Amino acid sequence: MQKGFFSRIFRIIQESNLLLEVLDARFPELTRNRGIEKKILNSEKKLVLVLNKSDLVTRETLFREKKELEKIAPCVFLSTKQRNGLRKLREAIGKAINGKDSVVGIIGYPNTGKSSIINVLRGKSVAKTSSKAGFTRGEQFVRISKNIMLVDSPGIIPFAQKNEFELMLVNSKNAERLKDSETTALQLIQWLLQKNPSVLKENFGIEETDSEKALEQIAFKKNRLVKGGLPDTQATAKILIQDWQREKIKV
Ligand SMILES: Nc1nc2c(ncn2[C@@H]2O[C@H](COP(=O)(O)OP(=O)(O)OP(=O)(O)O)[C@@H](O)[C@H]2O)c(=O)[nH]1
Ligand SMILES: [Mg+2]
Repeated sequence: MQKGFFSRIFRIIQESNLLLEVLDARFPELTRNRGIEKKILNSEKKLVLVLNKSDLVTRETLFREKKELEKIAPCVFLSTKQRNGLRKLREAIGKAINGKDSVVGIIGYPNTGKSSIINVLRGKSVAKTSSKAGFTRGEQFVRISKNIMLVDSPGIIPFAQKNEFELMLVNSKNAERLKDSETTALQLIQWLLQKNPSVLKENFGIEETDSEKALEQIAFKKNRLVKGGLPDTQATAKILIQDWQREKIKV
């Protein structure tokens, strides 16, 4: 982690009247930073939760997540990709700042779409974005209206050590770097099924609840076979993880 990282994040929080905590709608629980939320809620500052990438989540999943998160702070669904939810986000910002000159800090886990949000709110690309987690390094100030200044920030990784599966899930470790991509892929299938029982049907046209059998079925669907026509589960595991990390699987 870069030196002075947390002091920079805390400075951004200090300078802002409103903080937008950007969460990945596919796994908000893994991208939340409860310590920072608490710090904000215990101060005079306002907090709005933004569930971004909502284009990758079914409505059912989205509403279930929202119900939980609304207990903490106002919560908005957004897809910067499809430009859905922008009006609601602007309304939530307007309500929170209530006409005051404001600095709005955009914080959150790496790769959740913080820089993309700056760009859609500004109406043009001013903050650089990337599918690589940890892309934004320094803070960047962008004025979006007479009284609102946005601050982009580098992604915050909580201190808690994550396991290989979670690192894969949040795009911090790709298939090539995993010790055992097949086990991780099986965990991914289980996790997806828990979130949305029809996820395999919707994404691959497969009806299967056993993760090992599902991986084999996916191998057949993707025509990844070894000699003798058996499913190549190792290659398929890598492809599945890539599909997930390239945002091709909707939960
Ligand atoms: N499907 C989908 N992808 C999105 C959405 N918003 C952003 N992305 C993609 O997610 C990736 C990360 O976006 P960024 O805006 O760079 O994310 P960030 O939070 O600024 O990332 P760091 O600077 O690394 O912390 C990019 O590949 C974006 O194209 C969205 O609403 N839907
Ligand atoms: Mg960024």
